[in-house]
Amino acid sequence: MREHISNANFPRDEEDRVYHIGVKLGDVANRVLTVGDHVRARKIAKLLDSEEETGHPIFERTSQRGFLTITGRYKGVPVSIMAIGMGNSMMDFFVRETRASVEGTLAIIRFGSCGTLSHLAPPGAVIVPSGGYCIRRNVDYFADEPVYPELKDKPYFFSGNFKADEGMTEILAKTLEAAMAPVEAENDYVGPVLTGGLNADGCSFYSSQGRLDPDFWDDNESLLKEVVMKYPKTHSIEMETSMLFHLARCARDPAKPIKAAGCMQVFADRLANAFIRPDVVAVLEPLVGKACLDALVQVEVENEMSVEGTVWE
Ligand code: R1P
Ligand code: URA
Repeated sequence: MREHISNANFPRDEEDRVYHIGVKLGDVANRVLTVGDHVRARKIAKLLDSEEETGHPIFERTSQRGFLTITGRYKGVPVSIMAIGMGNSMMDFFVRETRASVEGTLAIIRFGSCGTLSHLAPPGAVIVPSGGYCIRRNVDYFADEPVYPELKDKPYFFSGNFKADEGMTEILAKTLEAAMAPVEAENDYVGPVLTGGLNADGCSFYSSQGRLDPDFWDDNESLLKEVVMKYPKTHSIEMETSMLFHLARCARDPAKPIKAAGCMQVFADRLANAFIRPDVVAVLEPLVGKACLDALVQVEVENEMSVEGTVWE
């Protein structure tokens, strides 16, 4: 993987694989479901059409940096499931390097977990945001000698909002609602699907999500209150989805647009300080994973790559 890399601006190996994810053109489908962890990715990948059914191999690659790519077909449509780890930087690696490995429209659904800031979405609920923004720890505030003294008085910055793709979000919300309705009717700890609000991406799980840590100087005691004042429609708080919306907006080649939508299963109740039970995750996660795939194959994708020369040929 590390041999013969010559371009420091956008490194690739001698077989043209991108440096961190370790894939090349033809390894990733135009439709991508991205999740944080490998276990979730592998569980969802069990829903892919089997090799016996399709007569095509399922591609799998784990990069040296821990990105997992699984490409196959779902209901006959090529899809990739990619586990990327946590945080804005991992989302940045994933979006840029995947974009460089796919021609035509790239349609991405992220399925993650989150904290809730809404009484309407307790643990067991699923949130589908219409957009999102970022909360950044202002390291200058904590610096001995800030480079920008005028920025020293605010420990956290909020970005502006970035919209999710409207059409894709609608498909995702409808598919999730339909999938969850029968399970919700029988289990009062699963659901509902909450739509129309915003997601906040903290640059960390801890300080910039307003978690209090006596071992560190964070000055974040009033952060969640500020979140609600600045963006009252905030439903969820996590670490990647707003960054995905932001990067989708910044994709500038009209022949290579990025459409993005996201949903999160609520794990942490930040209002009541509670956490989801593992038995609820066991019911919720497969349900949401399948609904995400069902939504992904319905999305309109322009200039979808032909199968020739791909791993799903
Ligand atoms: C933190 O526990 C992680 O969980 C959420 C956050 O965004 C962060 O990555 O998402 P995933 O469940 O997809 O990892
Ligand atoms: N993921 C996060 O980033 N925050 C939470 O509170 C729960 C999951």
